[in-house]
Amino acid sequence: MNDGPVTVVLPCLNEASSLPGVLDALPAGYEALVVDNNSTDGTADVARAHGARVVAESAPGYGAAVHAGIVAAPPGIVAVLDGDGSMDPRELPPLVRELEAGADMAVGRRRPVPGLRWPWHARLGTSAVSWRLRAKHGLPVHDIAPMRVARRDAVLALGVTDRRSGYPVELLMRAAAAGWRVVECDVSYGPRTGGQSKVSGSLRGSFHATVDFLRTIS
Ligand SMILES: Nc1nc2c(ncn2[C@@H]2O[C@H](COP(=O)(O)OP(=O)(O)O)[C@@H](O)[C@H]2O)c(=O)[nH]1
Ligand SMILES: [Mg+2]
Repeated sequence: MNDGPVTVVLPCLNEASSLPGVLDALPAGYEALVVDNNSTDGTADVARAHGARVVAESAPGYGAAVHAGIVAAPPGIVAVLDGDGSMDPRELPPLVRELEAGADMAVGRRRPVPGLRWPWHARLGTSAVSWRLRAKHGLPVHDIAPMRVARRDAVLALGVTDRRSGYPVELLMRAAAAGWRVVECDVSYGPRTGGQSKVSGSLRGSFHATVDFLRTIS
């Protein structure tokens, strides 16, 4: 099936230092769509200078940015990836192939590269939530879809409402409820290549994210 170019949605809050490396690593046929959430470090200019289309989203939150990007994407396959350099866009094509082979959504499972500092509170939150997703929703996942690939119109039709950190968890639950075939693939997870963590790097960020997740999932 020929789905045309893959749109890569990158939610970004002050990722000017990491974005160039991410954008330069996009494989041929993958088009970057950076969603800028009121960044103050020139993220939008850096993104444009490296060939990305940029849309602005004034509502704060990871989910708000991802949703705005998917709305702005053309029909076809959309991928969602962080803009912090922790995941490699060169690992997107195997996920896209899963979709072309019949999956409704392909999601990454982060496998730390040697030397990554992955805080215990972030790992704990992730394993608790993934356990629930397996046990209660029958999803074959061990992570919370940090990187994912699906078809734009189908994702929008699921009607995900969370606009904060709970977005990927709600997406997985709605996908399960809709009978989607979800496939999880290993992806490497390294340190962010610049800038600062907004979520899991602090105890406070992890706590809020886990509360968002558990509220979503209960
Ligand atoms: N647009 C937007 N992006 C966000 C927001 N919060 C986090 N992000 C982006 O989401 C991705 C993951 O956030 P990050 O700070 O790396 O979280 P961590 O990996 O848990 O430390 C990064 O690309 C961030 O720039 C937000 O409120 N708005
Ligand atoms: Mg990160």
